[in-house]
Amino acid sequence: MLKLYQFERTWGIPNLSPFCCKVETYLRFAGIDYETEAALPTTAPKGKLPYIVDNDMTLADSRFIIFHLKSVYRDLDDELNATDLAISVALQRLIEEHLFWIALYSRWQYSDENWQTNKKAIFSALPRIIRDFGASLTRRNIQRQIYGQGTGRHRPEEIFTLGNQDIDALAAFLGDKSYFLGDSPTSLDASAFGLLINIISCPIESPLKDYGLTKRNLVAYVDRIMNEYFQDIRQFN
Ligand SMILES: N[C@@H](CCC(=O)N[C@@H](CS)C(=O)NCC(=O)O)C(=O)O
Repeated sequence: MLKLYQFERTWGIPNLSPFCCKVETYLRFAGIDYETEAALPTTAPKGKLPYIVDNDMTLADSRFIIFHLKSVYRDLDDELNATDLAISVALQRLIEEHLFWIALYSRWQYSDENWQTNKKAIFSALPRIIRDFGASLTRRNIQRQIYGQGTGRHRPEEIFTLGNQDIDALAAFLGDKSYFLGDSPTSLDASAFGLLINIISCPIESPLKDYGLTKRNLVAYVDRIMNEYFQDIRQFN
């Protein structure tokens, strides 16, 4: 059976990684059987989670994993027209290549409280002797990435202004639709849910979360997908 390697579940959400959550959401939307195994990025083929193993094939990166799921199992985008497919790609890039960095900044850099919460969730399974060292090293590495990507060069209020603009765009585009591109879920919803739940419904406090929580349609969207597709996770956390 297909196996999804991802961070251990925590915080009562499918995954603290938006990309792991995206893949698991796609699997559930598409009704594909799978099992999960807790992993850390250090053991992943590209040094990042998620990755999957399916019939002796190992695939890393949520985009390549979803290409595979579409071609071998079920393509949730197969009824979209060319314009909607273009919107899907563009919004996924907004979510994964822009808004993601602001969420990452909120967790790893914005406040010490958030860092402690994040550290406990990710590193508490490590042996005590390497926990603090491993956590500090990873934090330094991720802060370097945030600076390298560019987000880390701005002041906090500038970063959150950019993030709120993305939240506005997503809330306006979703409007009162059930899913971003209509009545049924597509790969765009897997991507959007993966990040939105990680902004709105996890214990990382920031102006980005506060702003996301003012968007009633985004909050209802996250709650609805959680209730329809992840009942089991709510029960056990
Ligand atoms: N483009 C990748 C991004 C995956 C990614 O950034 N994963 C993060 C967790 S959210 C990770 O494993 N980071 C570990 C690291 O950078 O050391 C995808 O779509 O899967």
